[in-house]
Amino acid sequence: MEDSRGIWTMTADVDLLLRLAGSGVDWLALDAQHGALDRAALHAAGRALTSAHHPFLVRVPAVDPAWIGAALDAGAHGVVVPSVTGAGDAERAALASRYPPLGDRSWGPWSPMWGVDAPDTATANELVRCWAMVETVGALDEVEQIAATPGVDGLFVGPLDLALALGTTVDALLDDTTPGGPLARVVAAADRQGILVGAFAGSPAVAHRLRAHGIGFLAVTTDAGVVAAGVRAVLDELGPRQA
Ligand code: 3PY
Ligand code: MG
Repeated sequence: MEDSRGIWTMTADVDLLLRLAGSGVDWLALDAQHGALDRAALHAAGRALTSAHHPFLVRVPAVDPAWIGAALDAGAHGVVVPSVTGAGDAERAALASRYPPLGDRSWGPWSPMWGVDAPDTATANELVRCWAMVETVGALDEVEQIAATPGVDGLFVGPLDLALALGTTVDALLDDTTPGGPLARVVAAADRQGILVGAFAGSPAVAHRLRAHGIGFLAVTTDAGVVAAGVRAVLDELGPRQA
């Protein structure tokens, strides 16, 4: 099982992103679906993180080739594609992630604008990671075909939406260790194809529970989570308020 630890970020603040990226995690995942990241913020964040050699992924807003291309043009090492509803969506995401002949990504990396050479197309195709999110009933139903889709490099579980879609709770989803259970099915599909499997955890406690399922590529916390935890730790260290 991969042991890779990331932070999920909603902020568009470049200074905070740089600080988080330099704090010992393996990667950041910048959230353009539910976070504050628009195209302008993506440009600023991409320039800063690329210049600082910090790996980052972008969770794009939808199965959207334009956003997938922009995220990769900004220097993202990979894209996390949400709301995939089946193998057709996974194929569209995979094609958008790679240049011809493997896909239909258009040439236009942004790094030359800030003086950094872009990798050639073969190298970019080799390095990029396209993660298909499994968080809908359709994606779970077709998870074996999604895992087998050329150019899909990993399955990324969204426990919050998957639980919603299945009419259950995140706790019940994580507690389900039956062999045919949703998480076991995702892990088995990834393992069969030799691709990665990751998930949004959001906290170390949930990360431990996901690891027990064999999912090790994890967003273990969030930007808001670490800021709040940091403030709590400081106040705890200070002790009770003086009368
Ligand atoms: C989910 O859990 O549904 C996610 O998309 C994580 O942000
Ligand atoms: Mg989701």
